[in-house]
Amino acid sequence: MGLLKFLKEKFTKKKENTSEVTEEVIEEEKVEERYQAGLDKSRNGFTERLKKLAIRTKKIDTSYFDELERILIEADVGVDLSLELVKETYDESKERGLDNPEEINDLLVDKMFIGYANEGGSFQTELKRAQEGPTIIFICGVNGSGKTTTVAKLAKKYKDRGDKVLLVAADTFRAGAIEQLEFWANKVGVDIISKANSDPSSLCYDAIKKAQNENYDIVFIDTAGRLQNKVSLMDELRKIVRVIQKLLPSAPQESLLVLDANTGQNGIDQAKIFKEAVNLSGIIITKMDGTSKGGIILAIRKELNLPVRYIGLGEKMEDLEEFDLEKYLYALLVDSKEE
Ligand SMILES: Nc1nc2c(ncn2[C@@H]2O[C@H](COP(=O)(O)OP(=O)(O)OP(=O)(O)O)[C@@H](O)[C@H]2O)c(=O)[nH]1
Ligand SMILES: [Mg+2]
Repeated sequence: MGLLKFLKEKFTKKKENTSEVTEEVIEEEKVEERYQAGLDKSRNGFTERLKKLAIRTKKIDTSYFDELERILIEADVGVDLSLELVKETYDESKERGLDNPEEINDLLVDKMFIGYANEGGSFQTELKRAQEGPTIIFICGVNGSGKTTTVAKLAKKYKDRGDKVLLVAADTFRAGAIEQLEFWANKVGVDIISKANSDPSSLCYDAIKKAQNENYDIVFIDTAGRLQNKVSLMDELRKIVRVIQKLLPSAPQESLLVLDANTGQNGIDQAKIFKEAVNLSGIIITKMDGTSKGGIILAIRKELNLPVRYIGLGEKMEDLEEFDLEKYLYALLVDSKEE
């Protein structure tokens, strides 16, 4: 069975089988709706293009596969992976004698995401927690990628679950950075530690002491996106992690890189530099709602070998979701007009 058909059955069956409208069911539907809305542009940029190509194709020849390559590359799947996927699709469709463009498209989609699922291993969504004492979550990424907004969104999620949350304004370099995080801390109703022009690693040291003494459950560290140059930024991030580990050897429990979905291959190259500097445990992909290039999820898996943990689907506080491959695929592939 094709992947889309499988997902359609799964999602519609789930709805038919749930007779009781509990809060959980309503929340789950809201999450699905946010995925659908956030992936609107990607759906148009990818699924609609595949469909249009199938409709206007009379006969399958090599130019059909060239066009598939173009669609994948333009959806930011990455050049190598795009060529690989189309070659596999070409070979299998020859072997099976497929000449129907829709069937070929389905085969391509299956290959794209079954590969992802196989490489992905476990799909851990919840943040890892410390066995005792505060959990430390380290957030990094280039300037403007969405770190501060994401820290605020995560703070809200964890506060709503009953955790005592502390934010650390470790971007002590950029004018306005502290005020921005203070604004969010106030709005969400969580505590913040900051000190203008201080050394970020000594601020983090103070933050952890405070978290231990005052029994905070979870600490989010918002770091700088830009310093004088890339080397000093990476040195600073490394130093923060070293200092954290002096107090808490098993921290940070998570080091997450925030990546703007619009940055494409460039973003992936940047991510490699961060990955070398700090031991990343996953990626948070932001601004998915603003791009038609949803294929970046695949390129991340292929080139960085890191799981996407959260996905930013809009600017509002609730527009951050734990990454769920099936919801993502369903939102990307489903024909909204069929619904
Ligand atoms: N549409 C949309 N906008 C987002 C999302 N996440 C963040 N943004 C916007 O991206 C812009 C930059 O976000 P920040 O959180 O300030 O980015 P930053 O990484 O902290 O930036 P620096 O502190 O300068 O390094 C803001 O206008 C956010 O509202 C998202 O998922 N969707
Ligand atoms: Mg910031």
